[in-house]
Amino acid sequence: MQPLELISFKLCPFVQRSVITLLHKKIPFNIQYIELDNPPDWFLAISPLGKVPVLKAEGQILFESAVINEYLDEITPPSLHPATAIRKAHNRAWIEFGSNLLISQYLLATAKTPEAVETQQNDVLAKLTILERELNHTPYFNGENLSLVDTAFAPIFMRTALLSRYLSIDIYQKTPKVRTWANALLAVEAVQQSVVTNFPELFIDFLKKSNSYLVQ
Ligand SMILES: N[C@@H](CCC(=O)N[C@@H](CS)C(=O)NCC(=O)O)C(=O)O
Repeated sequence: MQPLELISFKLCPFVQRSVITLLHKKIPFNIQYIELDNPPDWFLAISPLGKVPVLKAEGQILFESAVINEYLDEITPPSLHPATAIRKAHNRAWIEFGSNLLISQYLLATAKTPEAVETQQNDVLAKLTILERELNHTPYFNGENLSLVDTAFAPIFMRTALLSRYLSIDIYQKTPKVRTWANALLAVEAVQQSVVTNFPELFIDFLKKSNSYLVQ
């Protein structure tokens, strides 16, 4: 089989989900970075929505991080998903919830006025409260074993850790179970290795260039 090729943008949390899965399952892969504000023609030609991640595998082009992760998981047993259909479906629903939370977090990080920060922060807090009610296991979402839900949420928690010093509140104050889960995921080697070494600087620089009110 040809090595897997992942097309990435260094700051993209959706790509990071796939990188965590690849690293955790020790799947060999090559990674190629592009700039999303100046995407190369070859990328636009293969990416149906012009978005990363894109995975080149077995002569095919895959897109959508959740789908890429399912593929990576299926080709490398044992699965990171729970065993039963009902628990798998439940986990997939929470992965989708994680995508929504990522977008809320992005809107908070790039909000341009104090009013917008307040609105977006309330949205993030509301979603964390919903998540808190769902958390019943430790250290990971389903208990002892890291799963695809964990790989989907870890990028959110990494960005929250960087944003926390700019927020006027402790974002996890009312969601202690989310805080414990976040800390467990940030200690996982595959999570720590899933971004470029200067990720914190790149992330903050990107927000400054986006005229973020929080990070000015
Ligand atoms: N639902 C997609 C979202 C991917 C996504 O939004 N990627 C962003 C970067 S983090 C992107 O490529 N944006 C470029 C654009 O929208 O033109 C997934 O889960 O893979």
